[in-house]
Amino acid sequence: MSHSNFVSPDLIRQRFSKAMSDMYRKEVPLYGALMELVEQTNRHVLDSDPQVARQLNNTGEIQRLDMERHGAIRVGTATELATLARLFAVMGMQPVGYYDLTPAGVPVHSTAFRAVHEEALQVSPFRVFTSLLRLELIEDRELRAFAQSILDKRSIFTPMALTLIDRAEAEGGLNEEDAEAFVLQALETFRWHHSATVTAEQYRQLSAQHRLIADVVAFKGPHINHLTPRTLDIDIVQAQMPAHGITPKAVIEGPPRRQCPILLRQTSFKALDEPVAFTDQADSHGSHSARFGEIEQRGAALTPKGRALYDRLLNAARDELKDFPNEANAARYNALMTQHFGEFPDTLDGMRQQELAYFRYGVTEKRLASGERRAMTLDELLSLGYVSAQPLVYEDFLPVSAAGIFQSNLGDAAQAHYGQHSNQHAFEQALGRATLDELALYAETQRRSIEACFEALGLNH
Ligand code: OOG
Ligand code: NI
Repeated sequence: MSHSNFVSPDLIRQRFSKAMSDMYRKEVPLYGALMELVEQTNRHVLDSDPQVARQLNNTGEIQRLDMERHGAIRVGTATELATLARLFAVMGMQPVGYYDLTPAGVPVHSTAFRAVHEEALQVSPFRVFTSLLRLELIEDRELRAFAQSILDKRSIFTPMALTLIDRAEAEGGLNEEDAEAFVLQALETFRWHHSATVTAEQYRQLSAQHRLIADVVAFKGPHINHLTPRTLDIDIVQAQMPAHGITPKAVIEGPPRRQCPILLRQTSFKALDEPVAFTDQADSHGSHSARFGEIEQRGAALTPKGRALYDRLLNAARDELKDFPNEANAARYNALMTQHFGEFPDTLDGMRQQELAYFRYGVTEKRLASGERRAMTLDELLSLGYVSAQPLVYEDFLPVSAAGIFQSNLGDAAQAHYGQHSNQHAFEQALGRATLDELALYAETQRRSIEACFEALGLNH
């Protein structure tokens, strides 16, 4: 059988990401407004900061910037999660990382489905933060059994989507016609449904346990709850949101503003109240809020050492604040963050020399003369100008930030305390496979780039 007429999974992902964005823009008009604000801001930054423009050109990120976004969904059962993993695999997306949200009072654990190779990421960096509800954390036994029975009855995939997943697995890919159908069929899983699967009273009971439980259990499927574009300057967007009729959360999650951005900074605005028809109501008399808006700014991926430093400084600032960041203490929180992060080197050279961030190395225009072919280290090649280094962009999420995003959109009433914590093993059993270690992926990309440099220069390594 010929494989030449398969559409590459990367292209399927690129098309799916676009289709998802178009659907969400129709469903949530505020998303369109946010997209425009982000586009304007990015253009402004590229025009006014030649250094940022140059760096994005060098790394190739400029080409993916406009199509870059992440979405988030929440599912209820192991079967749903495992089938999602198969659906995302058709688009070249694998589960990367494990995030436990229970310390923050949210009864889920999560992973991020995304492409893992730098070349695939370049075609489409689309990612989906995917959470599995931990029903075992519902204390009320009757309610837990009720939730389980509702979830067991629903099917969140169209029959055609399931057929196409089977076909892609059996044959090793999808042809043009099937790929097109797959994008449309897969999209159905993430669509918003006005009609709920429970009565108004059942919804109230689920919601009283935790608003997130109602969001997962009371609906036909895992509606996409936000889609987040990537901005080059999140402080500008945060400041301009009110003028566009959008009220952002009190503080930006993640590291403070820096010369050299690291990891991920995020802000969001509140969930919208949407009309919902419960099963005992003829019309959309109820309401539910799940969907919200978010923007992100991405910076350098950190090594384990860099990440440990980030975590230490973040915890120090939060400990000193003695409370969750909120409207009242936002200014003090920002000041504390800036103060503590003074300890984190803020130059690319500093971060590279101290091995705090991952880099991609590339040969420059300067070529070695044949007489110069002695053994040289990477540092020598860098200092002599044969090789240059660009930080690898962080492709993942941050648990403390994700908790802040969940909470700002679920409201304070959503805080709960759970005795049980992290259970990566149970998550992976539900998923049907292991999650990948994101740090190993960055290390691999860095290693591949170093090898390519030595090869291009004709040096042994
Ligand atoms: C996911 C919240 C986390 C992020 O970007 O960290 C998140 C959710 O609300 O389902 O989106
Ligand atoms: Ni998000």
